[in-house]
Amino acid sequence: MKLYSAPGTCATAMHIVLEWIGKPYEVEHLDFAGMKSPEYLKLNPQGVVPTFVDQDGPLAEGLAILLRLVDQNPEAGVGPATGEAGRDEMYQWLAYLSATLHPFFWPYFMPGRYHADEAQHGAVRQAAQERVDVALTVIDQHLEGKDWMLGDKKSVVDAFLYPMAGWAYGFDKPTSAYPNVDRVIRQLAADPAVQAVHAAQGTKAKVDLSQDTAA
Ligand SMILES: N[C@@H](CCC(=O)N[C@@H](CS)C(=O)NCC(=O)O)C(=O)O
Repeated sequence: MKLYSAPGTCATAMHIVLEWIGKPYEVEHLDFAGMKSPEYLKLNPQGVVPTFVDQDGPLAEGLAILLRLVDQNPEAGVGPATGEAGRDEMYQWLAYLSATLHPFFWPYFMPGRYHADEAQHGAVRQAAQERVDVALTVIDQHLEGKDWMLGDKKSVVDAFLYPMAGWAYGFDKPTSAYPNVDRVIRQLAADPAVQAVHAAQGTKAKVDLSQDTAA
């Protein structure tokens, strides 16, 4: 199994899930130029990460990769199997993260793709923050009274939320203002698998866990 990733990106989620599964895998971290190289474009014509390659061939799109990882590794319990409780909810939230929350960040990170006039980029980024607020509010309300996105067991959905919620810690309304989302991100940041991914990436969690150890 091989994952093409880049530190801090959405591909962090697939890296976390590979750690949870615990089978041998390889990760190649690409920079922006690497994502647009002719070799990589053969695997992922969009020139983005993640791409996952295993015996079934290359697969793009984080949502699809996470579902392949759930289905090919039932013993790992990283998400409900077909017919199990929570399977439809897993589809729902993976789709929400992939198709709603994730794209809300793109104008924030790449305002030049949305407005040619650099003077307008501040406004574009502001609008992106407002859309992210809408989605994080929905997720925060969903998490009320739940340990994890699918209830009492962590899953690929939480892993997918981890990098995205992490991007908003520096926003005007930071992720820490959504108490349930913040709690889940802190739980994950304390997870040895997530810490191993940060070490492999050379990144740090966006939360300071030293505040959490007093209790
Ligand atoms: N729909 C794709 C989007 C992937 C995506 O946008 N990846 C970002 C990193 S989080 C990327 O590689 N961006 C590079 C670019 O847009 O050129 C997925 O969910 O896998």
